[in-house]
Amino acid sequence: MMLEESLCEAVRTQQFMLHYQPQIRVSDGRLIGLEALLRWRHPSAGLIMPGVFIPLLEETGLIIEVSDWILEQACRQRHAWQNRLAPEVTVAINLTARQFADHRLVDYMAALLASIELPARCIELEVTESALIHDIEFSCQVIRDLRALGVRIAMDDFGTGYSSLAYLKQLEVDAIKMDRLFVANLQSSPRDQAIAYAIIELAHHLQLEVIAEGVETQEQFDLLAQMGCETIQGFLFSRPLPADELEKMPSEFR
Ligand code: G
Ligand code: G
Ligand code: MN
Ligand code: NA
Repeated sequence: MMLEESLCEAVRTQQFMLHYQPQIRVSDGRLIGLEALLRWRHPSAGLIMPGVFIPLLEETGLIIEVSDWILEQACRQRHAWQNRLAPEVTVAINLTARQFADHRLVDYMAALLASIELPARCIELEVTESALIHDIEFSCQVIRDLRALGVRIAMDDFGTGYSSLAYLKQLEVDAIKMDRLFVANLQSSPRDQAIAYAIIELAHHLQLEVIAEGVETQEQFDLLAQMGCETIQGFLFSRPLPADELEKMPSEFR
């Protein structure tokens, strides 16, 4: 109850903020994307992570308001960085299942991009498998409509859902994000190497880009690079950071 009340307060007084985690292109080490990750700056408890409060936002229905804010905030931030980032650098935004199922999403996205005059190619939307499979035909249509706007779509947490492969057959996404479950023990586990390699090969046969998540060591990076993975995200490069801290990074952020 306490947390729930302060959550209402947080929405009213805008205690949320976005951090951004760099995504690095393997071929040349350049910044290619920034994933927006929600944080709650609680006045007394400090920084609270989304695993704790997103379920509560969903239960209380506050998620709708906050989700709209996230989309708008991330798009505005990308626009503010327009002169500092190469044109192909995307800001990636996580969608909840509920947001994805909301019939307003495509129109909202189109209106938002138009109102801030942001090229759609600057935005990537991350959708989890579990959000997509709820109503597969509807999902296919929403993905088609979003891509028709020019927005990129990535399937998040790839490999952790069920029947991933059956759905890949139908869902026309641009990229998959290989879950960090498959990255964590890459150095020590030939089994995990085999799975990671199979995921990358599968994705490439479908002309999908692979973004590996949770890359923490150079050994993991090297293995993934050898396997042909094109994009890497993880603590090896940077943890998620506030926009102003990112801007201070001389080499990666330019
Ligand atoms: O950011 P980590 O730093 O703790 O995030 C944990 C999880 O919370 C992520 O895997 C993601 O699924 C979810 N998450 C983080 N930020 C957002 C957001 O802006 N929107 C949604 N829907 N989920 C988010
Ligand atoms: O949306 P998604 O489930 O992909 O969220 C990414 C999550 O992974 C966030 O909680 C983020 O803070 C976390 N993360 C990002 N890089 C690393 C990493 O290198 N190691 C670990 N353990 N977690 C990471
Ligand atoms: Mn994500
Ligand atoms: Na993920």
